[in-house]
Amino acid sequence: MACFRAVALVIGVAAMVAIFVPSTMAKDYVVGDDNGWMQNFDYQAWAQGKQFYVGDTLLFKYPEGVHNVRKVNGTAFQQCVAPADADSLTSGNDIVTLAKPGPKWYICSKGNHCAVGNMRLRIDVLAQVGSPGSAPGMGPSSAVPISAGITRAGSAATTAWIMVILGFAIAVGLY
Ligand SMILES: [Cu+2]
Repeated sequence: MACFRAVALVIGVAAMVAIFVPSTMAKDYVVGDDNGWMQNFDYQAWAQGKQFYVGDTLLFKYPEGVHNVRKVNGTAFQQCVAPADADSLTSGNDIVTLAKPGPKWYICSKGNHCAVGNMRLRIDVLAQVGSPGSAPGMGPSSAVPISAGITRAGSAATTAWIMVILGFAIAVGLY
């Protein structure tokens, strides 16, 4: 009896975990991976093949004071000159949340780190999967239509709840 109850509790707990862990999660990218945010690194090559979605985050890592991160427009990106009012991040552990879809440009405005050191990153942020703004023809793992995602998450949650109810029913019913 005690063994059945233990099993039922395990099922119940596992089911609750399944309910509360989201099926899709935003990704957190460390820009440049282990290289961080530095000169003479090819950030376009780093970004290539990655799909950035609204809700994902970028982490720019560098020694504080050595570099910075300025969010600029396409013109400033090309010219490597950040307007005075461009967002400036300087902590060395700068997290940028990708809030809107579209192209995003980031440069380091210290010295000639951008123009000579190539410290610049351009990415295209995609709308959440399934919305009209997202591009077709993406990889099968990331391009699941949002309706399919909801259905899948919904049925998983339903299954999980049934398991919770069954689990506790068994636990209670046996005593
Ligand atoms: Cu720099």
